[in-house]
Amino acid sequence: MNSLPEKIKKYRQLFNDLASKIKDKKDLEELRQAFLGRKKGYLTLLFEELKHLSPEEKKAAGSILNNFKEEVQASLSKLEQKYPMPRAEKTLFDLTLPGRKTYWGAPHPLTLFQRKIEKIFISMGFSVEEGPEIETDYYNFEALNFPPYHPARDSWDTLYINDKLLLRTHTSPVQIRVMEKKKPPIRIIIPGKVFRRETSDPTHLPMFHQVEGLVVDQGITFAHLKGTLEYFIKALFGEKIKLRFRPSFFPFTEPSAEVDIECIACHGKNSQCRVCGGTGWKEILGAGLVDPQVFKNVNIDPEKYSGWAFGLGIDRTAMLAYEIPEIRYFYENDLRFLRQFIRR
Ligand code: 2NL
Repeated sequence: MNSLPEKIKKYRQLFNDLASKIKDKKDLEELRQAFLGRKKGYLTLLFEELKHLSPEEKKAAGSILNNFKEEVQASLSKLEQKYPMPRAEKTLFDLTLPGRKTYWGAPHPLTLFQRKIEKIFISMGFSVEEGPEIETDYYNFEALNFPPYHPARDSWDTLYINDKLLLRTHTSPVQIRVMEKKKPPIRIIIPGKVFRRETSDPTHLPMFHQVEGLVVDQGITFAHLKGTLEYFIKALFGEKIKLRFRPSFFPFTEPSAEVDIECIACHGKNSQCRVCGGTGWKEILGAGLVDPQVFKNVNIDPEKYSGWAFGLGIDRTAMLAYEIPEIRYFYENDLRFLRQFIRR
């Protein structure tokens, strides 16, 4: 029987012979399997034979065998540059690639935008409150200074469940509920779904999202309202955004104001702008000092306390921030739209 070093010599000849005849990558792969194959490769079998040798023989033969293995590997990788494996076959076995993740969904863009708003107010010491979407006429209207049959109700028309219950038209009723239970100082925001009798179009839906805020304490003035809202808008739209306050009217605040921001689509430079209609401004929220009558309704003494409040449409503000022309995109569940907002 041949000694191991003799066998190695024979296999080296065989390898060199076969390697010189390689024509394509299929031949190359066969050669690799023949010599380096894990179970029946010649090298694997030769290494197994080491087991039967004495320690001295093993040392000598082992060294020759290792040299041979290195030669084979070097030769094969040289040949591989000549006959490269196709990319796909290579990457198929790339164990360093990360695994495939199952798509488990993501928060809705409006949820993300709402959280952004909440974070800004939380940083100023506000807390976030919630309340029922089905309300009584008292909490939705009367406590907020809308007498029955008053024409001011017209622009807040809603869907009635029965004579007493309705879908809330704003989140203000939650603020009434908080003021009934808690003594000032109060600093809260209330995000949530609100409902109005609307026919749907690119900027209206009968359900949308609102966030309202309320501050009540001794010595609160219009300056607190202006300073806080200016800080909020700059945190949301960036330090450079221009804003303006315009006088307005709401039944539950006096005086009242509306806040516009500069049009972020045209910056007032396009008289045909689709977003602002050429005015250069977009209304983003309404606000005011809480009407003394509202305080009386919740047993807070308007001689001792004052406060300010605001209301903002989350959907409409997100449309402005991301230049989305259609409020209905938020509710159509088209993943091509929704996936644009996923944050990794
Ligand atoms: C708007 C205007 C506003 C309020 C909401 C409020 C709540 C209470 C008392 C006084 Cl309990 N005011 N909320 C005040 C001013 C404006 O919303 O245009 N919303 C989209």
